[in-house]
Amino acid sequence: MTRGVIFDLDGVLVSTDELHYRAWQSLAQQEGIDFDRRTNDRLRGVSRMESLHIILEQAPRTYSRQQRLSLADRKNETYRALLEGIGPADVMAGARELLAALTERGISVAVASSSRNARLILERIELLDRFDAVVDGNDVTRAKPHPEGFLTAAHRLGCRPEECLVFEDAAAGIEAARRAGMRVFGIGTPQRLPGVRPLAAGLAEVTVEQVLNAGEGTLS
Ligand code: B16
Ligand code: MG
Repeated sequence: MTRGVIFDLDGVLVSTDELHYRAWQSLAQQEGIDFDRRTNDRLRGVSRMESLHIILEQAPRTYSRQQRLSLADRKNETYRALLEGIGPADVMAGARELLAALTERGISVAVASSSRNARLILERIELLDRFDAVVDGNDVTRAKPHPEGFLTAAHRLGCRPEECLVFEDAAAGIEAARRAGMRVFGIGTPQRLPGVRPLAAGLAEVTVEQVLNAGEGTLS
């Protein structure tokens, strides 16, 4: 049943979410915008420009299109500087083991991330060559919750959507995977992903049997 497994990147394979938070926080401080972890939770899995749009809801002034692009660039510069500090030790627990077990069973594996920095991150954590396909924010015109990224990943794997299982940590990504007609395994807490089943705190809790046996009736 499961021929392809598609992994979200940030929050599933590597915890770059904290670095996104620090980079946005730095920009918000410079611009005098209120920004906290509650707002940050709304940025999970959504594109850079959509994230900026959410942050600017609290802005004391308005910004032109050109100014918004420049703010997004500034955030990305800070974020990429922070990415210099990550390496193989930052791969989330259980990820390498699950990838190896899936590959051993002949399951194709892909990454579908909203991030335009996904390949750089995968290189830095030394996982890039472990995937049969990588789809990032540069490969799609419509970000999650649009299903384009997951559909592109399935196409590159040579799998039909119903043959794919997605690991996702963000509501936007879960919606995207469901709209793509794929089964979803949530990664996170019930507070953050209410109603998502199955759900695990991290990939270390997921067995290859769960992935292989995940049928239409057991996943939603
Ligand atoms: P960038 P994912 C997403 O990655 C992040 O969760 C989200 O917070 C970020 O805004 C988005 O990538 C875009 O990232 O600014 O690097 O292009 O969870 O889809 O792997
Ligand atoms: Mg994510």
